[in-house]
Amino acid sequence: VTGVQTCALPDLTSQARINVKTRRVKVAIVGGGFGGICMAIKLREAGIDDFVLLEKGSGMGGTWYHNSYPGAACDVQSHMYSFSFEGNPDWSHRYSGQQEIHNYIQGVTDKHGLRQYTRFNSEVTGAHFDDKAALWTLDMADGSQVVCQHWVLASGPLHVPSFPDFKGMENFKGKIIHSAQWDHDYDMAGKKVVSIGTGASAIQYVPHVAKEAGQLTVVQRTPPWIIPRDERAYSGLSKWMFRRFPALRKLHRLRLYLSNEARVVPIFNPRLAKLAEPALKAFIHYQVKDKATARKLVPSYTLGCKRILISNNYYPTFNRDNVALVTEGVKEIRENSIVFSDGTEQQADCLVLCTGFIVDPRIYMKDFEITGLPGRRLQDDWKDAAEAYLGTTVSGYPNMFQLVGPNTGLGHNSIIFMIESQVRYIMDAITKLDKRGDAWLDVKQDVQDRYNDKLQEELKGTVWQNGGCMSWYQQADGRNTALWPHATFQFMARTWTVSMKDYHWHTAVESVPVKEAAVG
Ligand code: N01
Repeated sequence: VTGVQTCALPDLTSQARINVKTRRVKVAIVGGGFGGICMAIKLREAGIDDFVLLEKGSGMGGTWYHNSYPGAACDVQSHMYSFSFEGNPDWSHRYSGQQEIHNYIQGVTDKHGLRQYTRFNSEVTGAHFDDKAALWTLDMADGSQVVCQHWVLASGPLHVPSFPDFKGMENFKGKIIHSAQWDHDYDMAGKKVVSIGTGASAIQYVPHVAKEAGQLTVVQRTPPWIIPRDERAYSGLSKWMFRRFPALRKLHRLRLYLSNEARVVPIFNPRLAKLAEPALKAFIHYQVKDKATARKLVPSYTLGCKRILISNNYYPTFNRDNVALVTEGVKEIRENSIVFSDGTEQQADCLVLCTGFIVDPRIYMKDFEITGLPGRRLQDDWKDAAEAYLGTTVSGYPNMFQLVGPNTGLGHNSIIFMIESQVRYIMDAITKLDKRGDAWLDVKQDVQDRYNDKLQEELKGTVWQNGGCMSWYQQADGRNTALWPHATFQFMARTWTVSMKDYHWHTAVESVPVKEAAVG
C-alpha cells in the first residue's frame, strides 16, 4: 500500500486530555466512518490539531465496522471506493469484502495518527448554538459536553437499522437478526431460517446463509434488478505494477471513475435504461432453473429506479433444494412460525431482517435535538423535508456541516468522491472564516431555497422518480432528499470553493475564555 502502514500507539496524553468532562475544541467531528476520517485527515493536513472525533462505536469504520454479515462487500470497485489521496495498490479483487475495507480503514486511521483524536463509545445526543459566544455545545449520552466553534455531522444516513412492525413480532420465540447487527455466535446450521427483504445486503448474505441453514425461505416484497458482478482478482503482477508505478493505479482508478460516471446518462433517460432490461431478464432465466421462480424474480419497474445490485451467486441460490422464494406479504409472526397473506405458515427458528435503514433524518434524528440561531430548531425546519445547501450547510445553523447530507447520495458512483468534495468545501469555509477573522458563517436562506427548488425540479425527470417504484431514496410523500441528480464532477465543481456571497459572515458578540467548563 502506498502510504498505508500501521503505526503508532495512541498518544496517551492527548487521549487523557480528550476524556475530560467538558472539552473545548475548534472542530468536533461526529462519526468515525469514511466521512469523519477524511475530515480529520484534512484538518491535520491544514495544521488544525485542535479537534476531536466522537464515535459512538468502539472502533473506526462506521458502516464497515457495523455491517459484517456473511458475504458483506462493497458494490463499488475498491480502487474507487477508497480515498484518492490514499491509494492502495494491494486490493485483492475488483470489489472488496467488508474485512478488507475495514483493514484499509484501520491502516489509514493509524497512518494519520487519528486514534489520539478519537473518543470511542461517545454518542452525541444533541447540539446547540450560542450565537453570542459563537460556539456550539454538543451533548453526549454520558452527560459530558464538547464545546466547539465548528462541528461536522459525519454519521451517514445508513446507520439506524429499520425494524418492521409485523403483527405478533413480540411473540416470536426464535432468534431475530438484523443484517446490520449480525450475530456471528448464532449457529444457523440445520436451522429453519426466514429472511425478509431483498435489498443490497440480502443478496450478499443469502447465498452464504443458504449453504449453512437447513432451510431458507427468502421473503421478497419487490425484486431488485441485479447485474452480473465482475469478480476479477488482481494478479500479483498488477499489484506490483500499481505499487511500482502509481500513475498506472491512478489511470485504472480514472477508468473506473469514468465508466461508473457514464451510468448517470440513463438516470435522466429511463428509456435508455429500459434497453438493458431484456438482457437482465435473460440473465435471470439463464441462472434460475425453475421458470415460476424466475418469473417472480423479474422486477416490474424500470431498471435504476431502485439501487441496481450486482451479484453472480444470488440467483443460482434459488436452484438449491433447501431454498424457497415467497412473494406473499407477511401477515403475522407466531411463536415459531411466520404466516403469509395467502394463509400459508412457515416454521422458523430464525428471522433475518434485511429491511434496510431509517434513512429520513427527520425520523432517525428525532431524538437528536439541534438548535441553531435563536428560535431555530432543525426538527421544525425540516418538518416537510431535510434540506441543505450542497448537502453540507443549513441556513440558521452556523458552522454546522454535514457529510453525505441531503441530496448527496449516489446511484452510480463512489460516495467517497462526494465526501472528499464536501470535506474540501468545509476546509475552505473554515480557512476563509479564519482569514477574515470572523467567528461564524451561515448560508443565506434564499440561496439554500433556490438551490433546493432547482434540485427538486431536476429530480422530476429521473428514473428514481418516474421508474414506477418507491425506494429508500424517497421520503413517504415521494420527495427525493437522498440523491444527487447529476454527474459527480458537477458536485465537485460546485463545492470547489465557498462563494463569499452565498453566506452571512459574523463576528462573535462575546468572547468566551478558552478553558474547560465554559459551559455545563
Ligand atoms: O436495505 P434496502 P439494505 N416487509 O433498503 C424490504 C447500502 N448498501 O440494507 O423494496 C417486507 O435496500 C424492502 O422491500 P421493498 C446501499 O446503498 C451498500 O439491503 O421496499 N419487506 C427491501 O427489499 C443500499 O441501498 C452495499 O419493497 C420489507 C429490503 O427490505 C442500502 O445500503 C451493501 C419490509 C430493504 O432493502 C440499504 O441496503 C449493502 C416489510 N415490512 C448495503 N420493509 C454496498 O455494496 C422493508 N422490506 C456498498
